[in-house]
Amino acid sequence: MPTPTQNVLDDPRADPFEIAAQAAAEIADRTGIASHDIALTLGSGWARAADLIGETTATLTASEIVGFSAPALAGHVGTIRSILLPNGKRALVIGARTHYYENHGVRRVVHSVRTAAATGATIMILTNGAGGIRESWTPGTPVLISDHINLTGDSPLEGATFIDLTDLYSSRLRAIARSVDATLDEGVYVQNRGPHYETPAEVQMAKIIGGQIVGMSTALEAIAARQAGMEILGMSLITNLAAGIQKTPLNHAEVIQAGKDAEPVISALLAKIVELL
Ligand code: 8IG
Repeated sequence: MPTPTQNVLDDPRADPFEIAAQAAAEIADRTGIASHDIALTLGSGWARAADLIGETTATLTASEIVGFSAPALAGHVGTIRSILLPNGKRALVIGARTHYYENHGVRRVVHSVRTAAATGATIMILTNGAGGIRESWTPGTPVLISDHINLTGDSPLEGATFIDLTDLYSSRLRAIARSVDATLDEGVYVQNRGPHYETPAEVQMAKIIGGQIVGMSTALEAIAARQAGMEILGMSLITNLAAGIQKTPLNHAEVIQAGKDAEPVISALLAKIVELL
């Protein structure tokens, strides 16, 4: 048995797409669903959406599927669910995110996205909890991601793989989301490495270079989803104003609580959006 910190993806000779295909085959086998239509990664604050979007027909422990890591955080559910939507489509819900800050390398970070694509999903919904730079975004505000700035200095692409990232966060899908809630704002998501939150000076930098949301996930996953040919919807739950925008220090417990408080509302919103896809 490998120890929890080891993973087939850590072998540089392994082909991450081959392992994603194996993972998808295991998911098809264990769920009894040969092909999924859409996939969702549910970040902090969004987990309840899985219960609202449809009927769960199978729940798997993510770490039992090849390439998936055990969750690093208590409260981050390490499950993969197959859900039958009211419109007859099949959704794959990934409740297990490997963060870049865990230091397991970007292959592990994007494995769930590559696996989702290999199950047949053509739409990838990426959600997260994040800090807000716009002062009007009080904790609990859901925001559409319109674009991103990747400050990790890393990429899931290996070798000379040149991929266009125009309209990465599909304007078509954002319009569908706004048809459910016309008040949804949108903003540019800045992915920092974390796990520390930003300094106030770093938040000012993010603002000056065009960002409105700061977080520790999603951008690298979106790049991998584009590489896999998926259409992407990105949504952030603003759980806190970013450091220095908010006058008091950031407290992880408060951030988690803001996510919990907003969960029923944003989950219902996401369920309505998914119904239209
Ligand atoms: I929740 O303020 C959450 N995640 N980088 N900054 C960054 N990530 C976050 C924040 C934040 N809040």
